[in-house]
Amino acid sequence: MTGRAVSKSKLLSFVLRHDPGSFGLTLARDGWVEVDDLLRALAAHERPLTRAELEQIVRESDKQRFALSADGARIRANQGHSVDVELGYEPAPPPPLLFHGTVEKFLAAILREGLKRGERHHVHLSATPELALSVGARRGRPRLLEIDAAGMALAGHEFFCTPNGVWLTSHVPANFLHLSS
Ligand code: HQG
Repeated sequence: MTGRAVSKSKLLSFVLRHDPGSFGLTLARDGWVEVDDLLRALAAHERPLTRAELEQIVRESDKQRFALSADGARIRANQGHSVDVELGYEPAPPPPLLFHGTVEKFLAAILREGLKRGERHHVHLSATPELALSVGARRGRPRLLEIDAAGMALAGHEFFCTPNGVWLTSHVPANFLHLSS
């Protein structure tokens, strides 16, 4: 994407995840907004965007941050909201193993009480060790936990997968995880 497209993508993230109100917009409970309303609001606030530009950003966003409804009439961010939304992802069967990257200082608590969601709506898990390590590396030297997702699913825990491949669950009890590296 060009620099101009990146800044327009950031503008879309800002409006659709964090502050629709500053553009006079309200998101539906599930995060969607009418594309026509969005384009009108952006133009009214001197940040005009054409429909073609919008579609290009959705198509080319490296992390697939946005989704258009099947009929193209509505748009939302796939995740990352700070405003309160209920995205309504359907429970999905997880792969047998999932991964979580963290750092040393959290290990004792995690091994004792499992993975907790903290401030977020869910615990975030990754499909590959590499991805989990990159999430952990945001905080320092990463440590890798392996999660027995198949065992959790059998025990009745629900999993959700976001369109950009992040696995979500409410809590990982300590007996379903072990330290891998
Ligand atoms: C740790 C980014 C003590 C947990 C990334 C983590 C991800 C515990 C930290 C997404 C604990 C929470 C989420 C326990 C968990 N005791 N510490 N019982 N259970 N922890 O940021 O998974 O940029 O809320 O290991 O790509 O690091 O937001 O979670 O270190 O997908 O789109 O507590 O954030 O995406 O940190 O990252 P976070 P996370 P976005």
